Amino acid sequence: LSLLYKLNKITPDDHVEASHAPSAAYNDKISVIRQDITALAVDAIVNAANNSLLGGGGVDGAIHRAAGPELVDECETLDGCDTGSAKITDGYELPAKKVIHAVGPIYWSTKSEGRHTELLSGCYRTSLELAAEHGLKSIAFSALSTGVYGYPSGEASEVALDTVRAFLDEGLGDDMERIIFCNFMQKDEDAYFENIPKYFPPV
Ligand code: AR6
Repeated sequence: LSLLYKLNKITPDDHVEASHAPSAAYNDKISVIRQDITALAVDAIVNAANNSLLGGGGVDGAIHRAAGPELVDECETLDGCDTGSAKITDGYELPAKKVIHAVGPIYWSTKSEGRHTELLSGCYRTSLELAAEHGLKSIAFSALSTGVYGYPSGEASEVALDTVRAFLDEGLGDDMERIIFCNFMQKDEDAYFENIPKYFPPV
């Protein structure tokens, strides 16, 4: 595997009040990058899918195009996926070995039911559990739900960071070497760099 990481250089910032304790062990596992996720040669990339798992626009379309038609063939065998959960397939023509297809919540409709946070968190949690079950050591998340599903970037990044931190705190990610937040838009990358010091404070 070859991959140029733009490492997350966490710097002390007096204006950020950390909500979690510092941990050197975690900070070197976390990266934030901005690029096309289909180019990443990692163990798994996480797709922002829909309930059908049969493809769509945005990052889902890009992943299906890059993986080739065998991906949708495997997806057809999966019987869809609930919102807030995820399923795993092979990566086919992608440089990534596996694709984890997570179904994020549509922001406004789930917010009106007060379920948006729990559902988005469930996507990150299930994806990490699948990666651990399959012995995967590197995982790159797209910014789930922040495109057509309308989840605000700042809130979404906090849910993602909080869920990853909790997973690591439970000792479930000890074998995981790299967890990457792969953004496409500047607004999403900005949200990560703003919020990451709260969840992965400088040591
Ligand atoms: N690499 C990385 N990130 C990307 C890429 C890419 N090539 N292309 C877009 N993004 P979206 P959602 C970012 O809309 O909001 C689909 O039709 C994008 O900037 O792809 O979860 C599905 O089939 C944004 O930050 O997914 C569903 O129907 C993030 O990916 C629906 O869209 C997610 O944006 C899911 O909506």
